[in-house]
Parts: sequence; C-alpha cells; structure tokens
Amino acid sequence: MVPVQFITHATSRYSYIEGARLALRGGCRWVQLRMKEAGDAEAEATALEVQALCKEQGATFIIDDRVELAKKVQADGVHLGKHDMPVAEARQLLGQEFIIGGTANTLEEVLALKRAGADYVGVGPFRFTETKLNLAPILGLDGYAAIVKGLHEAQVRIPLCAIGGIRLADVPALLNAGVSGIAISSAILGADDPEEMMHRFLEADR
Ligand code: TZP
Ligand code: MG
Repeated sequence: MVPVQFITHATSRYSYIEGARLALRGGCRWVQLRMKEAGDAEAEATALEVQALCKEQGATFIIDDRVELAKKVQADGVHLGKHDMPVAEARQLLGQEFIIGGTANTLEEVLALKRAGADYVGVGPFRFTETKLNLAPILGLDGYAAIVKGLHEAQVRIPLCAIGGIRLADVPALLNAGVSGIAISSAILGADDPEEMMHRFLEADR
C-alpha cells in the first residue's frame, strides 16, 4: 500500500471534517489537519473531531503549523514549514515520541531538516497547485530524482513525501524516483467519488 498523507482543505463541497472522514473511509491512515485560515478556537474544535475520526480507524493524526495545539490535544505529530517553529525547537517541546515532519524544496533543506531531527520531509511542489499559496519552485520528477541522488551520496536516510498537484497517474513514477510516500488534497476532494479515489491512490503501486 502506498503511504498516502491526506491534507485537509475546506472546499465548496466539503468541510475540513467531511474531507477527513471521506479520506479515512477511503482507507487513508495518515491525515494532516491543515487549516491556514482558521483561528485557534476553530482549529482546536476541528482537531478534536478529526483526531477522534483518526483514532476510530487507527490512523496517524498530524497537525500543520500549530505545535502548541498538537501538544495540547496530544496529536501524533506536527508538520512544520519554513516559516513555522524550527523543527529542533518543536522537538524540544514535544519530545521524541511525536512525529515531526518538515517542508523542503531543495536537497539542502532536506539535509537541514534531517539534522534538526525531522522524522519525514514533505518535498514539493511536484507541480503547480491551487491548494497552497506562495509555492516554491516546481520540482517535477527530475527534481525528486536529484534530491534522492543527493541524499544517497550524502548517505542520509529520511522518508520523503512528495506533495503538490499530484494526480493518480503520477504515483508510480514518483515512487520510482525514490520518494517513500505522497501527500494529496485536491485529487481526493475534487474527485467525483473521493473515497474510491483514495482507494485507488493507496493501491497505485500494484
Ligand atoms: N504544500 C505544498 S503543495 C501543497 C502543500 C500543503 C498542497 C497540496 O495539495 P494538492 O491539492 O494535492 O496540490
Ligand atoms: Mg506551515
């Protein structure tokens, strides 16, 4: 099964919670609650609901950006970008048990995140996407292959999760390029049948 992280996004069709529920029903076992626009109260209330859904399914529950909230609700982990709390500081606050993911666009950023104590790195964007504002440069397949090669040469091992505009047909080539998993949002939330689409992503390595 392909390791698939579902990234929540509120759309005209689905709330954050509905989106997470569909992803979980589709078999996803790794959810990142990403709520860029939400205030603290809404984020906490939503986190508790999505966490409960994840627990029912034995899914890993990660919160984007909000280290204090992740600690307060005892999420499984947190995902941190360049403008968030540094990974090393989050590690101090959260301890070794929490999963900490970081965001990178270059080999150097992946290496720095590894040194800082990240457990996995979300590397992207693979291609243009409207889900995230202020995108870093597009990597394409060649970008992933170059980062994987650089890590191999540096003898550094860390799971890479490709992200950004990924569609079902991209998965085999991304896995071939050497990433361990993929993170997706709009491919699921924009599908006619989000649950079925999640199933197809999870089985895209067969
Ligand atoms: N970081 C880089 S691209 C992206 C994030 C959070 C959005 C991924 O969503 P989609 O809809 O799969 O492009
Ligand atoms: Mg962030």
